[in-house]
Amino acid sequence: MEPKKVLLFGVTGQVASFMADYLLEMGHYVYGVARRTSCDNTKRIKHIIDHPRFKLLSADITDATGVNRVFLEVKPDYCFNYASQSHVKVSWDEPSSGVDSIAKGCLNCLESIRQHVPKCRYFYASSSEQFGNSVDLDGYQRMTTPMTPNSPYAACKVLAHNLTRIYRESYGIFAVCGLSANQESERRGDNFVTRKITKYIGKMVAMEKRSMIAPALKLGNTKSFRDWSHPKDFIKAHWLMLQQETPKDYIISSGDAHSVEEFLTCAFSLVDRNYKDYVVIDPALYRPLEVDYLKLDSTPLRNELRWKPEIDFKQLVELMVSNDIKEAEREFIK
Ligand code: F7E
Repeated sequence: MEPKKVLLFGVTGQVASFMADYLLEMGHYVYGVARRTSCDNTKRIKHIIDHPRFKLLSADITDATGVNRVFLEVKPDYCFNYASQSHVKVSWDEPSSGVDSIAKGCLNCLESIRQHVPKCRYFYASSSEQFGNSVDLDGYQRMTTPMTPNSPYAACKVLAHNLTRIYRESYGIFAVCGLSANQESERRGDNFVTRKITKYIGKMVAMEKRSMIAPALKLGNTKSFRDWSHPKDFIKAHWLMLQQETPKDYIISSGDAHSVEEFLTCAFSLVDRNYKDYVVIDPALYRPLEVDYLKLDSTPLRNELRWKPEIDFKQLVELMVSNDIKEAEREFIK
């Protein structure tokens, strides 16, 4: 395939940073879009910032003027939209920011494509949170499962998901929703539960090595189940979705569910510890409404686009724990 121009919204975030790596490896031109911030937030893309085929552009997805500007400047072949509020609990504290960054942000991209670059193929990052507590009788969520969002975040995601479909069906734009289950990695933000746990383990190991005792790890609801994977697997599916002949939405998942307690057990066992000796439950960390059980069926994607994940749950936990033990040790030596 000849090199393509790819616009990546949210490039400083976890998933987009892995997508940028993947696109550059394949030989494409990557135009990463990020909001200007007063403090440096380019940690996840430091290694590619000077790459000859990478360019960092400044725009805020909530601002239609800026979004139009980047579409007109780049005239991209593909656009992946990973930019928005991403923390579910925070969406109760900052609901308007969710509406702006998730729903209006998606609409701004769709409108720019419709008006200026109608041939650009658009990927929208939908979320498993959109299902809320809807589960099919066999325990899975599918595209046909009713979407009953349980947070302001998820409600905005449903709106953006529907806008993407509506623009596809109304205007013939190649716009697809990749409805992804949880993505966790060594680049995950510190306040998501998996990274909070693995970073704690890293720090606890480094402290115990120096005969210090780590304060307890405070967590909220540890009974919920999530379908966890590494974004390195998912971004390949996202790319494949823009290579289809006709646009179609897909679910991207491991198809496997584990509770937060199982994650804790697995992670702490890697350092021969029992999580119960370290974790305390803090009711302040509970959400006003919880999503109890996510396990998504990605059979259509696996059969039709020949995709399958390579990193399983245990490998994911091992990768994150070993990364965070090394990171914490480096911090202590500094
Ligand atoms: O929570 C529980 C919490 O914040 C997972 C985002 O990427 O995936 C992510 O959303 C579970 C929940 O991720 C703490 O109540 C317990 O049941 O790591 P999380 P999330 O809500 O699943 C979806 C697919 C997205 O689209 C989102 O953008 O863990 N939990 N104790 C905790 N969660 C956090 N954050 N912190 C705790 O202390």
